[in-house]
Amino acid sequence: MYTTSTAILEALHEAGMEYIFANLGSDHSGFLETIAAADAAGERKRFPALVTCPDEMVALSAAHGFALASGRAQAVLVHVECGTQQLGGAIHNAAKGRVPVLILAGLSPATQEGEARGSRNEFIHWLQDVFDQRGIVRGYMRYDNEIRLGANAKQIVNRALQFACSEPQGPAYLVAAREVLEAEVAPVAIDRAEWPTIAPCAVAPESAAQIARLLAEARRPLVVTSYVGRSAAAVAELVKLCARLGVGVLESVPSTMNYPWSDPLHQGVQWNEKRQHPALAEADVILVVGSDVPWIPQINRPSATACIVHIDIDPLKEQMPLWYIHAREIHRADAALALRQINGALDSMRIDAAAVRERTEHYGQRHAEQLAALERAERRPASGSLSAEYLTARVRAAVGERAIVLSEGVTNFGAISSHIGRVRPGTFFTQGAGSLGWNGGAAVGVKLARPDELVVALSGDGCYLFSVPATVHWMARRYRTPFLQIVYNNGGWRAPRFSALGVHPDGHASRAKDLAISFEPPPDYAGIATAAGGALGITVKTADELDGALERALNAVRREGRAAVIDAWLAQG
Ligand SMILES: Cc1ncc(C[n+]2csc(CCOP(=O)(O)OP(=O)(O)O)c2C)c(N)n1
Ligand SMILES: [Mg+2]
Repeated sequence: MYTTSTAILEALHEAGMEYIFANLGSDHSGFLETIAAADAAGERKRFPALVTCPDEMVALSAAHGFALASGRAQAVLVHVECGTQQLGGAIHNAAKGRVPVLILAGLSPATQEGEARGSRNEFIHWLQDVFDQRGIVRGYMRYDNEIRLGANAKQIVNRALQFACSEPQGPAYLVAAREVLEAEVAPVAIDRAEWPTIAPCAVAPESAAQIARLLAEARRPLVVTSYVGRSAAAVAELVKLCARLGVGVLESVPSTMNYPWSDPLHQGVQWNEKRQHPALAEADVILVVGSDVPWIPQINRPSATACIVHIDIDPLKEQMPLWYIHAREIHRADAALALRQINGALDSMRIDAAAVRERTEHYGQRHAEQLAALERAERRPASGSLSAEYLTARVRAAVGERAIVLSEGVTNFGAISSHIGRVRPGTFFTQGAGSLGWNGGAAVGVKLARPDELVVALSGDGCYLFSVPATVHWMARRYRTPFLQIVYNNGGWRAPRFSALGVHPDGHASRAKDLAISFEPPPDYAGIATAAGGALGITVKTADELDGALERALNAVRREGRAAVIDAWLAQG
């Protein structure tokens, strides 16, 4: 039997997908029958394997992590409108983070008297029939559509994947009624070679030369980036460009590893800190490449005379109602390609070696001062308690440079990004967005994609609870995706207090004892993971206990193949 469900599963397999992150329901009878039939015939490999995800937000976060770590689009299967709603904030993360995922959902059956196979036979089919299921997620999708016929289901799947995988990447959403998914159709063969994604955009050749000249002739040229590291090739081109010209690099709210932190041209990381960054203030030519928020102008801004050039795959930020950075030039281009073009233009340009030396020394001096400040901040606190900086520095030393680190540290975002010290492209990710609870599911997805690498999730305590940890750790055991998770336990949500004080620095909130942000009495975070997935759980309350805990945790992950959660109690403040 070849049904629309068969065609869809075949299309996903042909697109190179090994897994479907699934949370199943009555709409999926066609998929389950097809997969079971293939299993019975010894043809399990004909289709991607279903990964059982007991929560949809975790499913989409795992697909998100897998896509980040592999560079390949992933599929998520959810149950009608309820499962779609339960994807929750993970939809925001996939959309804002520009992650290629295809989300499939059934629609409630369209008939009720047995007119076609799949017609309504459960009470819930009446309640799950809504007027605009696609409308739930439309504001976040690159594409959404309904598969109305099996005959062109494969074409629709491939069209959705073209949108998801072409830049700017993002999620796509497809629905189909149960009768459509159950309908027998003639097998459809398509040639995947005829469904490419859009080739990367370049900047105009004369613009590449112009940007090269601007940077070469500037007194203090600076690159500001957040996600140029989506591409390892872009990182390599950026390193080359900056070294040739003596250009500094400032990372603004980085969501990938963009530039080796140990390179003397690296000028640090800016998050929400209330400080003007000196490199940004001094720069006369600023190349913003791959950033959604290069600075927060109320706090930290370039000089009014700086010449700003903007290169991005999505330079208009088409999904953001308010967005501008006073750029004098804007280019829609792939970062790796554009940077390669600029490097190419430099080959035939006379470069003032003395100026390059002066700039390199200037930035090198700043870098050394910054490193010294980081070293001071990450010293073991005299009190014997844990600071976020000390904790992150010890994690850095313990996990090594190959480990893939996921960060959802919230008010410790700055401390984590500054002290985690990544040097290799592809070894650091955040969700690149703002809906919390991503890190656990993402860690499972990353580990599934890269089973040979150590995966480390750094999470706020609030984010840990948002992440549905029981589901995450059950999946980690079930799918043999052990990872190390560190909970930055600061007793609850610190961010809302920061936000309130940011607007009302001397108001009542600054003096209030109870802002409804504390998690008192504290949950046993490590115990949750142990109960759900047999993870090694360790609670660390002092600096002295930390190194031993990290050693035991890494041993569990690497040698015993089980996840480990360290609940690290930070000094309050
Ligand atoms: C899904 C979701 N709900 C609520 C928020 C608002 N919010 C931003 S930060 C934060 C607290 C996070 O707590 P935790 O992970 O402990 O980090 P901390 O603030 O303590 O650094 C909340 C609730 C959000 N961003 N996403
Ligand atoms: Mg917290």
